[in-house]
Amino acid sequence: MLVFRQLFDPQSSTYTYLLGDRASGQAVLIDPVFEQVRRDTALLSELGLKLIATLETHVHADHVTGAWFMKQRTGSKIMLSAASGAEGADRYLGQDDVVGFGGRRLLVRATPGHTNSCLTYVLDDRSIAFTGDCLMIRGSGRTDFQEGDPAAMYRSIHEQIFTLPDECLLYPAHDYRGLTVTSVAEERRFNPRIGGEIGIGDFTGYMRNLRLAHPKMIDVAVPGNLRCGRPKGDGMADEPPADPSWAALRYSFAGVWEIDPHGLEEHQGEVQVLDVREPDEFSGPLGHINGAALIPLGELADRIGELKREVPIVAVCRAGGRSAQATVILQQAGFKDVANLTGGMLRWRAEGHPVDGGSA
Ligand SMILES: N[C@@H](CCC(=O)N[C@@H](CS)C(=O)NCC(=O)O)C(=O)O
Ligand SMILES: [Fe+2]
Repeated sequence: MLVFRQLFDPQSSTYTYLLGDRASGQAVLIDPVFEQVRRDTALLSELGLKLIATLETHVHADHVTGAWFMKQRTGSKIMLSAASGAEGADRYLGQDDVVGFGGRRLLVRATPGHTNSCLTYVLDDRSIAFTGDCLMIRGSGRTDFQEGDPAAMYRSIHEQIFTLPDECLLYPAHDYRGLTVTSVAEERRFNPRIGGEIGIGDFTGYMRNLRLAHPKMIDVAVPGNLRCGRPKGDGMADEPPADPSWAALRYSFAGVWEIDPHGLEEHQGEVQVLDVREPDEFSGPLGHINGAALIPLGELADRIGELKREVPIVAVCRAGGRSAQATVILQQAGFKDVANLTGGMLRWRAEGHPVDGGSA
């Protein structure tokens, strides 16, 4: 079975694609974004997948790739076009190369035009292709910076993308209107720049008059991507964000820092345990954690002044749901070191940790 997820970075309108082979647990990511590495790592771990490679569709001008950062976290191999001129990749790809993950394969097609390094990745059964910034949904990548070349793009689209089966689904690297997917037949017919009877001269004429503003990040993004997303090491803003160090926490795809019962017991004397259940639950059959402060979730925003800002807080409830929302409220109020007790009192008890009160 194929695991397939389309992920979005709102800052750059970039799509990142996760492809996994359920049987082997191997996965690849196409176009990971530096700022989203924590999110993507969380998803891989929740889906039980091992990242074996990150693939770039090209050297991006609008965001820095997460390739290097992902490699630090997961050991994934960095792959991109040999035509990129980038340093620090593990494998340089070109026309007809094959990238395997478990029992599945992606086939590489060179589709220059937006940049020289543009690749389209076609899934083995030709049901899906990832077109990067070559063919977009009712659009195409621009050709007015990097090695942009409208004639090359026209040929790439006609020879490498429109030759795929009609029903093949196409997923681009960006969409600026929130559209998510298209197909070969649709674009061949309806793409306003290149569909129908539009010829190479019509296309180049269109592309020379797009009149788009330059990407805001281009001066940082291109050099960063030519290092495959490795920070310069000068402490500038492109350093990876540090993980919290006060306990072993896990970041969830839902966006919450989680601590497991064992981790909380280890740090119990050093943190504030905040129980956000109702009073009758606190004194009810599940009992509560020794030293826990009780502030029901509905009262938390008004009573936030009762909590110390300099001591980490672990929020607790029955099953770990309401307390996850408590961490959101605390973070909104400026609390930095906050975590949710995964599974709440139910898991705390099930794993044999001590409780005050409650029934056996
Ligand atoms: N406003 C965006 C620029 C986005 C942009 O230029 N995107 C490129 C891809 S890197 C493109 O080809 N856009 C095609 C289009 O907008 O039609 C930014 O500042 O990052
Ligand atoms: Fe691009």
